[in-house]
Amino acid sequence: MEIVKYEGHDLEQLIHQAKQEYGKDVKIISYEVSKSGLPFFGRKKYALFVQVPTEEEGFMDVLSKEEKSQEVDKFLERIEKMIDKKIEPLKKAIVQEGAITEVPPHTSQGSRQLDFAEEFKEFTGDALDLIKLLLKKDVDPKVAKLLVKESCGFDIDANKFDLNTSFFKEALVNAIEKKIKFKGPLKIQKGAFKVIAFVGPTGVGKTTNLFKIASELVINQKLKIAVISIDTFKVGAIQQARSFSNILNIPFFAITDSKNLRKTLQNLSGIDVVLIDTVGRSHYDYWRLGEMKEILGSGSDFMDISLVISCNYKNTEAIEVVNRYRTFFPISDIFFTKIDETYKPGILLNLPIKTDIPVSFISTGQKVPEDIRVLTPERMANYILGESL
Ligand SMILES: Nc1nc2c(ncn2[C@@H]2O[C@H](COP(=O)(O)OP(=O)(O)OP(=O)(O)O)[C@@H](O)[C@H]2O)c(=O)[nH]1
Ligand SMILES: [Mg+2]
Repeated sequence: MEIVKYEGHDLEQLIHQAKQEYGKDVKIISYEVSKSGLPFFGRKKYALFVQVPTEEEGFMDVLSKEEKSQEVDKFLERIEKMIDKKIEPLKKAIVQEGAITEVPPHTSQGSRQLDFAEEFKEFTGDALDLIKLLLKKDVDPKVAKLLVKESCGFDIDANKFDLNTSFFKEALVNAIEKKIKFKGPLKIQKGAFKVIAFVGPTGVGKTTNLFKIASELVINQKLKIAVISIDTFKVGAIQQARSFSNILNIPFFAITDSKNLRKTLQNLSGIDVVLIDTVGRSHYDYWRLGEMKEILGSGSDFMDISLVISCNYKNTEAIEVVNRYRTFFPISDIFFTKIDETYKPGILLNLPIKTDIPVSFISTGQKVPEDIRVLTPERMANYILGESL
């Protein structure tokens, strides 16, 4: 930075001079005033200090405003070109993969296309299209591959696997039948004294769906049902369950400990099915899950324990829920809920395949008793393919 000093009696004139020499944007740092000649009659004298741009200040400092804006435009243009170049492979990947629009974290944009091509290189034709569709519905790539391969034959010309049917649904149903276990409809003999407990995270729909099942058993199968709630923690939970039980005209018990549960179960003579509603517990809350296991007590060995999971759960979280719950309870089936709240129900395939636990029901809305279906391979395929149910 260089400082130049102008001296004279007219400050305006000095500023004008500096601007003429160094441009109108010259930086005025300060000025000093002194007097020359006799006291009272002397004229004011000014010293004006201005900052003169030098080479070291960088190219932007020496440019005029107009030049600066041109330089900025050129600079931005260069940046835009660089960004375009970087995202070009990603754009191609999205177009080619069709289904894959999300770039997973920690995956570089350019390598996404390669991943897809590499991951599914053994497939061609319709098989590849079905895989794309499954991925779009959040089916795990490994699960998609496993299922599609089940319905493929080897295309000698292409030297790759292709579907052995031209119908996606047929291919998917065939694969699901082979890879996923279904509990099927609840068929309970009179006098069987079956006990089913519904467990799962908070708010997934345990209580609502327990009463949908109770309605089916009471109204359609004419069985004698009792409901026991061990959810004495949540405000209003007992009232909610009691009023449902009153509507169905079935006995209802609220229990807080394992001794009472055992006693109540022993005294329930003439009942065909006992449904147990439990308190929603976070799968991370080992302490509370242990507490619940203690209440269900040794009974959990002869009960069916249905793990209720919302289709809203992210796939990795759902696996975590199952794995943590199964360290406490022998889970007999997965009961899906809230299918009406998701467009990407890949969890329906991922969870049973990754955990090898049979699936039972699917809840399709809030209405009791009608919004529930028995899960079948065909229905599961329909939900995944987004067809009417
Ligand atoms: N959209 C939709 N809502 C549902 C479904 N199933 C249950 N619900 C709603 O989800 C909310 C919670 O349902 P609950 O049955 O109380 O859930 P819960 O698991 O017993 O909850 P906690 O006892 O608090 O753990 C209620 O508003 C239900 O109506 C479903 O399939 N779809
Ligand atoms: Mg509940």
